[in-house]
Parts: sequence; C-alpha cells; structure tokens
Amino acid sequence: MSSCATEPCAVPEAAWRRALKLIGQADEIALSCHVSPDGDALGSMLAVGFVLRSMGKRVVASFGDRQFAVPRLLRFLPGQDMLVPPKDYPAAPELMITFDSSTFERLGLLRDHTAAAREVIVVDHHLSNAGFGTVGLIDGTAAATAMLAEQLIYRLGGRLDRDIATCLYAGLVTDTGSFRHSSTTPAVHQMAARLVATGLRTDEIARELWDRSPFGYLKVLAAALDRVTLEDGLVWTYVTRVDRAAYGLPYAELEGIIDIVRRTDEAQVAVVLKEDDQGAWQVSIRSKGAVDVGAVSAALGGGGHHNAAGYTAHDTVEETMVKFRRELGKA
Ligand SMILES: [Mn+2]
Repeated sequence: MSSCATEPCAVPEAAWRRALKLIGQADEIALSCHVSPDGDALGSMLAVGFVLRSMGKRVVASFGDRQFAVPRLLRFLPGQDMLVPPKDYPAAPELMITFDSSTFERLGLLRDHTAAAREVIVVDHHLSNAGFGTVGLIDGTAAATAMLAEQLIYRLGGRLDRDIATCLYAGLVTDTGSFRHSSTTPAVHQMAARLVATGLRTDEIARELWDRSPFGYLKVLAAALDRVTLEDGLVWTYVTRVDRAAYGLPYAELEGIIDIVRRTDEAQVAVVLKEDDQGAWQVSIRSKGAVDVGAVSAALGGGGHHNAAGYTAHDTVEETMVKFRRELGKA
C-alpha cells in the first residue's frame, strides 16, 4: 500500500511530519469529532482509533453532545468501546485529534478540553475550516474526512482490516451520498476498492445507513411533506418537536428528510428546518449547484459546502425563512 494513497496530497508534508511526530510521542491520545456525528465524523475517528490502539496508545474518543448517544444509524460501526461521554473525557489532553469538525464551536461540550489540550491535530475536509488547532491535516478537495483518515492510517504504518475499512467506508458513502455527489472522483472509487477488498459487507452497511427506520419516521415524514412549500426555485418544509413526540422519534432520525425534499424538479435549493430537543431550529440546506448554499449558511452563522450546508436558528419558522430568503437573494 502506498504511503500517500493514490492522489496528490493537499496537506503540506510538514504538517504530516509534525502530526506523526506528536502521535509517536504521545502515550494517550484523545479523539473527538463534531456534535451529532455523521458517518464521516464517527467513522473516521473510530478508524484512526483502531490503528492508534494497535500501536499501543491509550485511546479515548468522544463527541460533545449534551445528550451523549451514538445515532441509531451508526450503532453498527465497530470500535464503540473507545467512546466515552464528555464527562469522562480528559480535561486537558496531551494530544487531541479532531475529525470532520470545521470549527471549534462544532466540538460542542468538548470545546474546553480542546482549548486546554497541549496539541490539537485537526483532520478535516471542509473548505470553510476555520483553522483551529496546532496542526492542520485539512484538504478542502477531499470528498470526505475519511480520505484524510485513510492517509493518516497509511502514514502511521497501519493496515486496513475489515473493522477499520467498515468505519472508513461509512464515512466515504455518507459524504458522497453513496457515490452520487459531484465529489465522487476516481480517487473516491479507488479508495472504495481498497476498503471493499477487506471483505466488508457493502449491502449490510447500506441497509444500516439508509434502508431502515422506525414506523414513526414514516408518520413524521408524512407531516413534513404535507406542509412542503415551493416558491421561486426554493422548496422547503419543517418538522417540529411535537411531530416527533407523538411517535417518540429521536431528532437524529430526521436526517434523511432533506434527501426526499431536494428531489423536487422545480427547485434549485431545498431547505428543511428541524426543531431539536432544545427548541432550536437546525436548518439543513441543499443546492443542485447553481447556488452556493455554503456561503448562505456561513452568512447565517453556520458552515458547510457549496451544495450542502446547515446552521442553527433560534427564531420562529417564519422569521427563520425571512432571514434565509434574504441571504439566498444575495447568493
Ligand atoms: Mn465529512
């Protein structure tokens, strides 16, 4: 296996060298990823965790959600014994590595731990990465953080086994929308080939990630679709806490709704407002390419990519949409 996968490294060699040196010197390494982790965040973190553990490092991994729970869709990922809730995370880690988090804020409850850490290696693929931490392994052209995690694994001398590959594959398929998004380069498929060659079950992973849900999801989806609105190339809807409460549906189950709403032929931009358990609106935005919704989201305090972005709003649905349309008009 080559040491630099098969594509040119956008990460400076000096950054890789410094990261490897810090990892080599550390006895305990604290891993973290962004709040409400998706397959890329959690998968990249656990994959690297396996390799660090095999190097004899003490590994602890977490994410800073107030209610600490692995999203149901990701419970099939191996390596979850590495996870601890934020309260059990080292207060001032010697070395911390963050995955898929574009900003310090996205670390949630682990922000103080990050600020207190002696060294912080940031592994990420968000163009908007704010550049926190002391070492940046950041490549805005990579389709997933999992691609950078794979490179880190090779450079550490690690080998892909089925567990590690399952974690990385979850990241790769999540962020490329099952190899459908424009980010799906030859390098993405080449990486997928290396992962699948370990014997992982692509069918089982696909079913876990996309092809199952509790019955309540169908009812909540029905409510969301019942009030979907189309106006001037924008399609949008919202889901309230009350919608979910009727079926005991956790917030994390709402992630796929945007993928149905964004199908709309007549719309260039799709938006779903999801009320979280604290009553804030988590706004998911998708673009078909003509509009940079990453810029719209950034103007509203969020982040993301050209075609997929999000932010948090604390207004009513109506006020949130007024502000959103205003920013969309500028884009
Ligand atoms: Mn990602």
